[in-house]
Formats: sequence, C-alpha cells, structure tokens
Amino acid sequence: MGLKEKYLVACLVCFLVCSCAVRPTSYRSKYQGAGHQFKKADKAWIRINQLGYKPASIKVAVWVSKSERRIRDFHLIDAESGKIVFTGKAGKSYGDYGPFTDSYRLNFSTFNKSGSYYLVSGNARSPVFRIGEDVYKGTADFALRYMRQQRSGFNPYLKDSCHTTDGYTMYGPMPDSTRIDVSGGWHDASDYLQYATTSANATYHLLAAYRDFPEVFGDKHLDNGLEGSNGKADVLDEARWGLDWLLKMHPREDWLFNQLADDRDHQKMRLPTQDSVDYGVGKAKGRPVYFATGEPQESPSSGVLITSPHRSSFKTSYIGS
Ligand SMILES: [Ca+2]
Repeated sequence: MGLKEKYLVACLVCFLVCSCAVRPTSYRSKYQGAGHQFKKADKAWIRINQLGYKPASIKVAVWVSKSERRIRDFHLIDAESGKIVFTGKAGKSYGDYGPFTDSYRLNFSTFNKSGSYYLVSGNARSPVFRIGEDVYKGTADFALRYMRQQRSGFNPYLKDSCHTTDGYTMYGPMPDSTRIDVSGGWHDASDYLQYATTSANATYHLLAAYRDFPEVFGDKHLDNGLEGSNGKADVLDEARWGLDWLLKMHPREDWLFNQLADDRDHQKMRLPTQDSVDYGVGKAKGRPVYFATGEPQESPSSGVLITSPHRSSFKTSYIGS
C-alpha cells in the first residue's frame, strides 16, 4: 500500500472506528454444529471498546443489525484457542438505532479473565479485543497520532509541506486579497478547511489534559511532529502547534480571523501536499482567510462568526514557549 493509500485509509478510520464488521470465518464450523444459521443477507455488527476492557470493569458490547433478525444469546470466544469461555443472554431488544433496525447490549461484565477474545452472536463477529489491566496504557499518546496527521504547513505523517501559501484576506480591516501568513494549524473535519474556533477547542483540551494528567504523556516526537525526543511532552508539542496558528489568526488585539479556506475545498480525494484547488488566485497559490466581522458572510464558506475577540487568553496559556 502506497503512502497516499495509507493516508486516506487512516483518515477513514475516524469514521469506521468502533463499527468494524467482520464476517464469520474461523469460528463458523464450530457454530454450525450448535444450531446457528448463517445467512449472507444478514447485516449485523458487534461494536466493542477497541481499547479493550479492564478485568474488573463493566464490559458491554453493542449488537446492531440492518435486518429484522433478533438474537437470544452471545458467546465470548478465546481468540487463541477458539473455545467458548462465556455465554450470555442477549436480553431485551433496544430497538432501532440510527440506521439499524434492531440493537442489543451484550453484557459480559462477570467474565474477568485477562486475554484476547472476540464476541459472536448470530451472524456477527466482533474484532479481537483484550481484557487486561493495561488496556488503556499509551492511549493518551495514541490519540496524538491523529493530530499530527492533520497538521497543515508541515505534515509529519507525509514528511512534506502543504498549504504553505496561506492565505489572502477577506472582509478584514485591510483590502481584500491582502497576503498574511496563516500557514500551520490542523486540517479540520477530514477536509482541509481550518477554523480558529475548533482549533482553539482542540488546543484547550490538549493543554487541560497535560495540566491534569502530565504523567501519562510521553516524549517520542519533535516540535515538528517527526520522530525523536525534544525534552517536552508530545501533547505540549501538539498544543504549541495549535497555539502558533491561533496567534497567526489573531495577529492584533482587535483582529481575529476565524476561517481558512471554504467549501470550494470539497473536491475529489487528494493528499494535502497535492491540494491544487484554485480559490481565484491560481492553483495552490493560497487560500482565503476570513475575518470575524460579526456580520453574516456571503462567501461559499460556512464559518462561525465571533464578535468579541480577546487575545489575552492566548497569552496566558502559551505553555512551552
Ligand atoms: Ca516531544
């Protein structure tokens, strides 16, 4: 799989996480003898906590189906031996949910032995998951992988630069199309638009997480997101990436830009390093950055408006500078 495919697949994981569907395979022969009927037309899934479950914690998975078929019980299977180690009642139906016609909660909390397992019910099989005391170990830093992947300006996942020509101003106190440096930050919502509001929220949570749980974060990445140690927790490297961009979007006490790029972004799938959308100034020559005027915008964008910017909050929270 090439780098492009890896990148796109990684982005799609955001939408697919916790909804993996695996067709019955190795356990199939074991269950045919137990009276289970498999129908190719059935569309059912078992959603689990993909991080796993601690032995003494509540353990619930969710069975959902797009068919009308119901289930009565479920089985917990040891992933190594293929043997059933626990059988539970599916209990009452929770009915339709989202796109699904039926749903059940599969509670296997009373099973507390560490190991690797998967769940089976009807025609659905869950991904393999772990039960263990350390299932949450490393989770905090794992989440940062996605943030690094979303970086604009320099993208450490692709080890290449992108959107370095951002941007030209719209609706600001300066003439439209004035060039200012707002390259950086994170791409937003699986497209390449960027917002001060959502970025500020993400940055706040990174800083708050480090403030409250500094001991859970490691140092395996540099300021630019590439692998290496720089003596600073990676969560602070990521927060700094967000803060640097927020300050660019807030260049003066009374100036605040909120949105970078607009819905013209929504074209075919492409790597950010190969983004050639023409926003009216030439392909890949820069993207519009919208000033927060407090007035409705009339561009193709859908930005959120902010009317009372206060830069002081950024100054006091700039950790690691
Ligand atoms: Ca670091």
